[in-house]
Amino acid sequence: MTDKRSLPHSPGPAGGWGSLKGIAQIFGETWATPSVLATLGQLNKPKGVMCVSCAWPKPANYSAFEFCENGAKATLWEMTSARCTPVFWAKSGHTVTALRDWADHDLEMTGRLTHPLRYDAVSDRYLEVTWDEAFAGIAAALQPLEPDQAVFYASGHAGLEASYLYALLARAYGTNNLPQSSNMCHETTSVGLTKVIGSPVGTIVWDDLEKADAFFFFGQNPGTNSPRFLHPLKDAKDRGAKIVTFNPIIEQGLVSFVDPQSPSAMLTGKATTISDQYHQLKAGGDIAALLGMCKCVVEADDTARAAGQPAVIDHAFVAEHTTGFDDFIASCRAADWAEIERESGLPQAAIRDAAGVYIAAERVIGVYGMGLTQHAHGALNVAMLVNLLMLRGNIGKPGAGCCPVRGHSNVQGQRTVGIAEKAHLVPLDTIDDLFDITSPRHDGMNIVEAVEGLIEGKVRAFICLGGNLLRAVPDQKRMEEAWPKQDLTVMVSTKLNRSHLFPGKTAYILPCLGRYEKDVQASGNQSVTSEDSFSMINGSVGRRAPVSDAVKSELAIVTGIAQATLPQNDRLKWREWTGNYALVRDLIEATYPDDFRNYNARMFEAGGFYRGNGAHNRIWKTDSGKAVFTTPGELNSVGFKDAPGRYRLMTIRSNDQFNTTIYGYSDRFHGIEGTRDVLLMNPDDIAEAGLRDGQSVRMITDAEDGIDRQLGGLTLTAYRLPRGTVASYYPECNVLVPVALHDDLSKTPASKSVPVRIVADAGAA
Ligand SMILES: Nc1nc2c(c(=O)[nH]1)N[C@H]1C(S)=C(S)[C@@H](COP(=O)(O)OP(=O)(O)OC[C@H]3O[C@@H](n4cnc5c(=O)[nH]c(N)nc54)[C@H](O)[C@@H]3O)O[C@H]1N2
Ligand SMILES: Nc1nc2c(c(=O)[nH]1)N[C@H]1C(S)=C(S)[C@@H](COP(=O)(O)OP(=O)(O)OC[C@H]3O[C@@H](n4cnc5c(=O)[nH]c(N)nc54)[C@H](O)[C@@H]3O)O[C@H]1N2
Ligand SMILES: [Mo]
Repeated sequence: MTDKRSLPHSPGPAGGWGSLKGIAQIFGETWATPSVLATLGQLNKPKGVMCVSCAWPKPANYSAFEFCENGAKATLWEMTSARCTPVFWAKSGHTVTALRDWADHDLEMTGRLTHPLRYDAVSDRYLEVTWDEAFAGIAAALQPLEPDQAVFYASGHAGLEASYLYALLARAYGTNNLPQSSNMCHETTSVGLTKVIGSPVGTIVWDDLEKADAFFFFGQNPGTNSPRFLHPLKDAKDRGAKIVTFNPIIEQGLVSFVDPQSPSAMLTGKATTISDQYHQLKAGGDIAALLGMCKCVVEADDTARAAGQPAVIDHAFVAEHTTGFDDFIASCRAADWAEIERESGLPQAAIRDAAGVYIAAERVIGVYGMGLTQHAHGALNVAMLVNLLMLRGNIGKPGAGCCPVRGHSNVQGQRTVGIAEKAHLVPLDTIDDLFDITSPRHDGMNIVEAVEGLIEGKVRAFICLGGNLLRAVPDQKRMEEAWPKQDLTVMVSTKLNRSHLFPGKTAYILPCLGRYEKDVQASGNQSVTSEDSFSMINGSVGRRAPVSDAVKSELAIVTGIAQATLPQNDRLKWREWTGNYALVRDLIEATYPDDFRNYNARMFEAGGFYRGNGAHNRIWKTDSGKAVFTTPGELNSVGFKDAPGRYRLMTIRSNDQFNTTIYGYSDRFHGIEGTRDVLLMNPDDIAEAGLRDGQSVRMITDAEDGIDRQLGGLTLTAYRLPRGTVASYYPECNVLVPVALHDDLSKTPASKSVPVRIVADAGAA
């Protein structure tokens, strides 16, 4: 239950005036120019621009401003008037090596990249090149390699059209090395959810939000990471729905919310309370908490049936649709409350309260994010949430289901159209027939394997369609040492970031258009599509003038590389496709006819068109054809044993960042201002460790693999966290995350439970 001691940091509600102030603080008072407001006004509406920030769905009944604080920040950040032109590199002190000392924030503040650049080792700077030279240089570096020595990464930004062609480029070149940011994120969902319900994605649609009686949040933070979610949550509260949250940190957006789109709420400051119950469990404590809740459901079912009352468990659903029930129920009955309490960090009474809400609700949605996926037993976390939902038939009925909240705006869609390292997920026979190529049939590398391959020297070339991989991956320091040894590094980017500062022997930065910019090709201004967290496909049209004449669209960059690198093949019509993206949508429809029927005709439907999902209709595409109850083999999701002085580190996001893009240093929802170099820790833990609030400390990874991983210069900050759980910001903490510490099933790095020791900082970081 919520710790009642006074909070050292007490922020105001999410949304409200704070969100407008947050925007003004970063972009100055002059940000709200008519042209900027026009672009923001087009966000997430039919024939408008689909937000470049997160993948939260777009309602069909949209409001005048269908964007949030973070969508506005992400859009404005890219619409900056600052430009990082080739002149930047000519300035004194701007060598690649010197720029490594710059903060992430300052690198991106240099503005939008305007010209293709090639690294020059002699001057240690990037120099302007022509596109033809860049494409020829990339081809010359790729052609001599074994195809599996090259990796084609994507970060979840690029639209479906560019993504489909990117995957085609990799396969025509000869590799399935197509890892994506979801390998560090919701791969646990793709693999774990598929195993238990046969669907790699969430099962709910917008209507379900309006029908649910209760929402259970496990490790997802809508206030910061998907703020538009707060509107349907507020509506749900207004009609009496209940919200129960499990999270080690108090997240302000899950406490209260003032709707910035409601004039009366803004004037009166009237906040809606979001969570009816807030349970601050230990990091990694969800398996035990969920098992405890399931135990309560089983008990309630026994009691009801003994008294001749209606059953609590949906036995008809269980019998018709599931396997593994008997074993799972036996494990619930056998589970010991003392162990559940110890492993979850929650008292039995709290878990019983949560179970009470669950049992009283007819329709329940289970929402989750990185708090479940980024653990050593993350897939088991997901399976446990599914267990809870299935006990009362809460999957595949209106108002109920499983809601993993995705990150990047098109991260889910890129997987749908073939950016996948697992060969069996892609219709390779169809692709080979369509294009007269021979795609490899063996699996490619995911991110963990690619990092290991880099460290071992097996990976010789990396192409990155977006992202800032060197900053986002585990074992960052080892990666920074290994990365420049490659023959080729290519980054398709909008802004300068740390990954650019570790160039391979041949290295290019290729600047691309943003989604709200005009993309004029042979057949006119092009539109692109993306897929949101509810599997809805939406078209998007850019209307602003491009940042420079010398930038290209992501699609044109992909086809430029393809044309230069691959042998002539009449079926690979790169030039024609670049001229008209509708032709690429036809190819996507030909490859995935069930998902993309009448694609070009439907892409601007309000709210998007639904790609469909078997589990939503209780069709289970699992090995057994049924949904699977999973008997937990572990009671926590952590990949190490507790020991004295060993803490569980969660790497967290501030309200002022989008992944590795740091907008500023005001994390008002966590009450941390002016710095990101903090370590949050329970006051009793601080005292017991002989440390003191405000002191400078160093974290040391407590892994027994002989590798030294440290991060110093952190201000120790007393914070309302459960004992044994500490928190500090991502990506700064990525030096501490061992690449070998990942979800056992999906290999998603365990960034929410890293074993660390904490010592007073002797000197500089
Ligand atoms: N503004 C903004 N928006 C974003 C992003 C961003 O960086 N900034 N990133 C985007 C991306 S790519 C993604 S994937 C999503 C990420 O969005 P989320 O899934 O919300 O990710 P996080 O904030 O990393 O973690 C979510 C919550 O998990 C909690 N948590 C940590 N460990 C545990 C645990 O063991 N159990 C439980 N129950 N909770 C735990 C944390 O306290 C945190 O509140 O957001 C997307 N949207
Ligand atoms: N410790 C720890 N590590 C984590 C996480 C964590 O919670 N903790 N979270 C993980 C998660 S969920 C994710 S998704 C990854 C994120 O990993 P990435 O996706 O690799 O990183 P981003 O920070 O989203 O990438 C930012 C860069 O993308 C480029 N960019 C922005 N917009 C565009 C565009 O439209 N097109 C192109 N081509 N480029 C663009 C810009 O140059 C910008 O610098 O990090 C993961 N790493
Ligand atoms: Mo993500």
